[in-house]
Amino acid sequence: MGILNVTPDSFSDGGAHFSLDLALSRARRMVEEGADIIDVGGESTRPGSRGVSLQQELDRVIPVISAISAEIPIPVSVDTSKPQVMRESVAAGAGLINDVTALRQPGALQAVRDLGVPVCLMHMLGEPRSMQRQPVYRDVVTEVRRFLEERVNACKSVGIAREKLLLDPGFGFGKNLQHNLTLLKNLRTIADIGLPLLVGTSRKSMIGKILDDRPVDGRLSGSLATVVMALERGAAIVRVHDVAATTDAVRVASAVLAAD
Ligand code: YH5
Repeated sequence: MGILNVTPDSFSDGGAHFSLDLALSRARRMVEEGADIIDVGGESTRPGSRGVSLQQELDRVIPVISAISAEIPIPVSVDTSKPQVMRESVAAGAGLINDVTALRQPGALQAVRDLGVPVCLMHMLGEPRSMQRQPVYRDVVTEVRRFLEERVNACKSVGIAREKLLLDPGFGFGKNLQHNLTLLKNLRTIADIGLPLLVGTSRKSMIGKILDDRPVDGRLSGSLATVVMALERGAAIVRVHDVAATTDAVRVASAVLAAD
């Protein structure tokens, strides 16, 4: 899964506009480099960030989803927590919902049930604005697993088929470095829930911290190490910025995992 951020900071022309052409060419390139899904996100969910308004998020993502789903041959997912954005994105061609709040916003469960598309449920402790203020767990692996199982049950109770669900432990979302490392090492415990796992560690601060505060643009090799470890522990999808390098790593790791 290739990440396509459509926030003004990622597609800025200096002002508040971003270019549809630039988004389209990035999507095309990720497909050439081996992406199987393009994840379009218009709300910054980085630690400390505030949300964006409904209209602002729609204005950012809908034109991009329409353009790329009409032109490129792979599914488009939308990284959103807002039911109205989910509805309009699927109408514009999105085939998957990626919700970092695991359908906890009012109306989100019903929206996904009505739309009939697959959905990724991610664990987050707290909310983006406050989540990195000293997160505390007694047992991070057990607590993330229980949370995801509770959201699977919430989906079941509104009539979302189990076959539509993907799960994600939510690296960096209300977790410190030790929490993230423990979760990755014990990812099998989350995979054992029995649903496909999506993992997003690409360029995240856990990698920067391990590598002595390496800036974002020097985190590729570290990101690839986490991808390989996640695949070995049963991850089905990796959400990444660097598609070409990740495709090579996934192909090599998969060949080894498929050997006798
Ligand atoms: C995720 O893990 N993450 S948005 C901070 C960074 C780098 C990247 C430089 N959406 C996930 O990608 N959806 C995001 O430091 C996600 N899983 C799923 N399913 C945050 C992000 C990032 C944040």
